[in-house]
Amino acid sequence: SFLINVLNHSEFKKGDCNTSFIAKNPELLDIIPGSDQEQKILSYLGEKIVNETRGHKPEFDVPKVPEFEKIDGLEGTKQILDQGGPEAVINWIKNKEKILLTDTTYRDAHQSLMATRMRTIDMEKIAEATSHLAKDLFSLEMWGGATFDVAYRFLKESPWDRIKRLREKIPNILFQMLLRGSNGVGYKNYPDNVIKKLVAEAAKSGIDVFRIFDSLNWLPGMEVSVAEVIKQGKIAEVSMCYTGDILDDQRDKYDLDYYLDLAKKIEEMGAHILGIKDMAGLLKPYAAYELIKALKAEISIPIHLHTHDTSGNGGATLLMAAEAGVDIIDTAFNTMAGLTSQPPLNSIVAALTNTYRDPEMNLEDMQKISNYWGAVRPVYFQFESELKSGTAEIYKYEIPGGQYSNLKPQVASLGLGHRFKEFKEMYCKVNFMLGDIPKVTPSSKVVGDLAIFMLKNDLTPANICEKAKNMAFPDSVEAYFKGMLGQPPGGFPKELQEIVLKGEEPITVRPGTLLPAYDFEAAKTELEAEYDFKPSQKDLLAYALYPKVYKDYLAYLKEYGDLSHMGSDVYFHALREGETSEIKVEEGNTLVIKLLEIGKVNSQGYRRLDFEVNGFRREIKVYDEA
Ligand code: 3PY
Ligand code: ZN
Repeated sequence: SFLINVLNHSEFKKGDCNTSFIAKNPELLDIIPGSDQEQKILSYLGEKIVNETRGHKPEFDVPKVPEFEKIDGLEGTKQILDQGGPEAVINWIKNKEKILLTDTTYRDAHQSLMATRMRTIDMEKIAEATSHLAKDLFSLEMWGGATFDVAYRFLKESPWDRIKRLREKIPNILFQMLLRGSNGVGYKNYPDNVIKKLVAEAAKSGIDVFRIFDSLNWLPGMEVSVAEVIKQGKIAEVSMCYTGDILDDQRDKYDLDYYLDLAKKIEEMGAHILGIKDMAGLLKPYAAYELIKALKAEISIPIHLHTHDTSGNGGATLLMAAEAGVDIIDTAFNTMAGLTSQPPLNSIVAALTNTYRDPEMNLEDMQKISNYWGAVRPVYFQFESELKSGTAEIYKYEIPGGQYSNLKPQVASLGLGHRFKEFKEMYCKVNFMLGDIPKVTPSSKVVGDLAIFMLKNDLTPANICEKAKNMAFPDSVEAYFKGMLGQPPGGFPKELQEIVLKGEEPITVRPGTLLPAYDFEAAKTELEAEYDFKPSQKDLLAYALYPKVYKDYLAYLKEYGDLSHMGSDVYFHALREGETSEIKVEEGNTLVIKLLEIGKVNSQGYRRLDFEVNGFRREIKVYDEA
């Protein structure tokens, strides 16, 4: 094992070592060097094999990274920003007749199709090819939304590391993130100093475009983030969330004037770009035309349209928006598009080629990237939703794409899986009980939580005020009615508010003005003492935003090590008997691991697994929970 350690050392591999090699690298002589890491990986695999996959693993194709010709001094939108600031980017956008595209594959597409589970390594492999083959993209949405939380919580990898690794490979395209205003990348209001630090750190790490929204379209909820983005010299894409239907006279709460008024105020706030955030895919094609045409007459900043394809009408919506003069549209590479995700990039490019809005992207090149994602996707099949076709019912349910793929498992985990249809009906009713609100994280979570609460307690809109008088409501519902997510359009429904708050007074000011500043110094001291490491500002932010999730992540790292370089087929499905896999531990260090045999369970309930690691036989025992 000492020998293997030496052989695997990056300097040794490069031939960079003479007789002082061992003296310079004394850690190689530590007690059976390398065995700790090896042990951690084996116990990770063992746990998965014995208690999850039981050795069953589907066959997966190896995703093929396309070839491309390297360009020296590759340039794109990123250079326009870095050289001329946001104003240069805005002028550049305004002087174009062609439509500009954002690819959301790295963020919303997988958030909406596979519960946000895409790992950094799968993004990293195609990153350099993307930087060249798709160099004319306006931006890559690759951070924020649910990705921050899910990276730590489920993937056990650092979202900060993701920006760094992708930035190294993609120096030329703007990186875009989704920021939930005062809710940051979380589900509740955070103190102002946390939001400011989050923006500053993200900007420093390589985020260029901040798509900021407030889940109730309450403008004060975005003030702090917008100011900080502008201060950092980055692009503030301030968004309005689209709900209702401007074509429907019955939904007059959210009519055209509502959006025009909001857009003008957003321009006045100093936004560089207006975002239209159609998180559930409710903006119908003719409504898109009407909305964009009217906005173009009212405001002068560029317009960026985000929609979802849940109804199957998403492509038509983008084309009508293109015709009405929208500047930038969100799409995802075809194999990661459609349904609850964004409309398909390749198809939109094809539709607009040879028109006056021609995006001027090479379709064959786009196909190569799409093919790569098509081969990556099956590894994540267990996270996909049951939706197999576009559904017009989304216009009734108004469930955001990013929430949809999470709801089914969430509802099922509460023992209500067989009542999913009923749940969706309830979601719709709850929206009106709350006053008909925009539904997007975290307001969409309030609606989802209350719908589940109602189903579980046999409540209806008609009996809730009587029957739930003495019940404690879910935390998110209490926070909503207290005003902790801001103020909804048209105010709160008073009767229900009183039932939920039970005498407590709601607030009407910006919650951030009441929250004490987060004590980063105290957090630092605490983490240092407990985990024996020097947390960076990024680590402290993770802790401030998600204290429990972050501590669990640290504990996990301690137990299994950093597995972010492990291939996703192995990470999710481990190995089948007889399979050999090269498992990258870190740059320049790979273990060749073969699963020889899944053995029998002994009298204490432990199952024996035989492996071969870099040619050496290894045996571990794992407790079998079955
Ligand atoms: C998020 O906030 O994560 C969203 O994607 C909202 O649509
Ligand atoms: Zn979205």
